Amino acid sequence: MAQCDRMEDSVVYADLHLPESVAKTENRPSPSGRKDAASKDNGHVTISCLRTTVTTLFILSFLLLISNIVLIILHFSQVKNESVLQVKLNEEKGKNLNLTSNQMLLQSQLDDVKQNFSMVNRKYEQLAGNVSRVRDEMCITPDNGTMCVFCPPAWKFFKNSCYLFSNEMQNWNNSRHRCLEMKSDLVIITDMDEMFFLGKGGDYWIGLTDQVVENSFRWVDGTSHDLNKTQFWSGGEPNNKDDKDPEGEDCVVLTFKFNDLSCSKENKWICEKKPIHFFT
Ligand SMILES: [Ca+2]
Ligand SMILES: [Ca+2]
Repeated sequence: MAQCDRMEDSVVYADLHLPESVAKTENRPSPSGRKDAASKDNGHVTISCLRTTVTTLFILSFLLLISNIVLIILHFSQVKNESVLQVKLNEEKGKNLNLTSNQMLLQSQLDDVKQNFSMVNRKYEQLAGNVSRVRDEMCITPDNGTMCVFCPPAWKFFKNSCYLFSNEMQNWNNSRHRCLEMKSDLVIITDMDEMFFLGKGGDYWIGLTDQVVENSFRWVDGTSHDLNKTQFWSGGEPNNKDDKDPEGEDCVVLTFKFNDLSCSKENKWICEKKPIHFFT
């Protein structure tokens, strides 16, 4: 380049337009061969410098082009990566929304389960209380465990028997038949406690009759009733007296105590059967 600088100085100096007198002075007789040789040298240097400059500019332009291409590739690559990341971010946001929705649904279901569990637990406690009360009332404790008794619904338990008070009215035979249909029979009263428990007013047929032999009262299981036990009978009973029935009075009702009536009369009745026993 220093050479190209010197060449430029030479070119400028050669292009000067000096006055003719001066030019003549300058063109004083001198060896003409030296001047032509210098001009030729300056021309070669100029072309060489131009080639160098063009080549340098070309290389710089090429490098600049490559740099731009690389920058463009990097830019698009970055844009592509950002786009992929944005898609993944949107997918994660969608998944997060689904998870939030599922979490809310599960929380709601969990609350329902807790509420149901609480309700079931309350019912269990009520049932446990009922079972405990029934055990206290109906279970005895023999040596080999706790034995309980059970009467069907509507039947009342007293002293190892179940009793059913009817709501309808029938004659004595039909009343007994109704008890037999329920695998029971008309009640047999064997002691005063039982009579006082059952005698609550109103006439109820019981399983005592003298239809076979007058004045020989027998229970429905065939056992006899001792008429000397007068404490069971109302005053003046049994009197076998019914003006409308020539058969007299051969069937017994319990009011508060015993009384014989015509078997064809319709009254309510009391059935009796043994309870179910079970061990716990
Ligand atoms: Ca009689
Ligand atoms: Ca009577």
